[in-house]
Amino acid sequence: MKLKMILAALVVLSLSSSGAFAQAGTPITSIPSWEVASEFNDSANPSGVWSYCTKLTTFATSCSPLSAPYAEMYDPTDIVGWTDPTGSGATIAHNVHPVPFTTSNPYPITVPAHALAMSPGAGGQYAVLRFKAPAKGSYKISGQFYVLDATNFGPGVYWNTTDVEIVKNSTTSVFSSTTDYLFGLKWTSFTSKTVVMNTGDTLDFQVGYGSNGNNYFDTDGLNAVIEKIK
Ligand SMILES: [Ca+2]
Repeated sequence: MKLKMILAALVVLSLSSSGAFAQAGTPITSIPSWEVASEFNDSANPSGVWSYCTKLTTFATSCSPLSAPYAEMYDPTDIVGWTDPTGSGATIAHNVHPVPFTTSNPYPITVPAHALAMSPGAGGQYAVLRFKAPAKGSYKISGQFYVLDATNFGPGVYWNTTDVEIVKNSTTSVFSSTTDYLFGLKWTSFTSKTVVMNTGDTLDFQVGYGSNGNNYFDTDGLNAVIEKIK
């Protein structure tokens, strides 16, 4: 009797293991996807689905190219990207290295490997990273804005405060939040936001100078994956 039970158990194990094997053989469907930081192009703007620009208000319809090459003053070969040619300070740059890099300016920040660093302008000009939909469909967006500059002079002085948004076609809010380093808002995540877009529709990932009305230490990082799910 015991032997029969053991044999039965072996048969069940054998069946379930062959079932698992069959599942492992199921073809995997490839989903087109993009990632903001790893695909950042510091030598061409626009670049494929991406462009880098600046706007004056959250829903401004005009977004002027960040057409001036940017090289961080103290580390000009390490942190590079694009900045506002008018000199507002609106900038999108990245760490060119495959390892974290700490800047050598008087208020250093550590930028993770290949990470983006987005800074708004002194007059509230947004740093905008724009995705242009290559085809009609549903797109899923996941990621986060996070404080990169942790310099903090305490209440009433200066620290990172930013407003961060994802805006479709300059008119529709997909995500809206803030960072505030002193009050513990060190990152803000967006997960599985689904957006239906036509070919050529735009999604703007943008950083503004937040509620305190200045851009001191307002550099944020951004990670975001966009997947075309149908
Ligand atoms: Ca601010």
